[in-house]
Amino acid sequence: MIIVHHLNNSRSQRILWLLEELGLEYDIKRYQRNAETMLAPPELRAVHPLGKSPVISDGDLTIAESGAIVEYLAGKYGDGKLAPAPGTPERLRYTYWLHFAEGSAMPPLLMKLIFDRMESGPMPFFAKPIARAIARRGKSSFVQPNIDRILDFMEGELGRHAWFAGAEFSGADVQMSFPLEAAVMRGGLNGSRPKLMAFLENIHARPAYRRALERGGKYELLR
Ligand SMILES: N[C@@H](CCC(=O)N[C@@H](CS)C(=O)NCC(=O)O)C(=O)O
Repeated sequence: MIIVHHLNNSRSQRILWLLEELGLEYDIKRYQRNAETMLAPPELRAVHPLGKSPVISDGDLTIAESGAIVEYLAGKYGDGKLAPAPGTPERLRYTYWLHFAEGSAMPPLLMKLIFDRMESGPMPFFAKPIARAIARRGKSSFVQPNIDRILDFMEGELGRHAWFAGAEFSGADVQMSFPLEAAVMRGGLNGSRPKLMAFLENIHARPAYRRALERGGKYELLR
């Protein structure tokens, strides 16, 4: 039985969704973020040394990194579903977006989260103006321009194909859901990029996405 080590409000939601798309049975082991720090509890480090989610166990195997998990599950259990055939242009795009989600899209979105918290979080009064100035500068000079460029790029790509890898829905779309959902919460993604918004609407309407939400519980991304 596949076990998903599931942290609330996190990237592991998309693994539940992938498993639902594949029609596989799985168990969920739940972990709660610390309400103050938002970090995962230390028990998760007993599963994988980094103590981050998602991690899955499948028999003797423990697999971390959402992209690797998507590739593993679609490759092992997909029977041609959710992963384009090797050697095709679709497969290359599939691989590209699997990496892009965490390698290119998430870093500036994570920086945005950190700078936003630095700007508004509690701090000794004498440090506040300095912290605010650094946060604002970082956001305006580096973070938001990078997010904007990435969003424009993705918007253009979805103008060329219905889904990220091509005409067919694939694991790359599952992987890309998280940065896009995070971009709505904190990256300025809105109706000015209609293809990306339509993508989100389409995935949220999928029965498997809805089933995963029911199994995973409350899913609210951090602002
Ligand atoms: N690149 C990793 C990122 C894993 C990650 O940072 N997960 C977050 C949840 S969205 C986490 O576990 N955060 C809690 C913590 O860092 O303690 C992946 O895609 O699996």
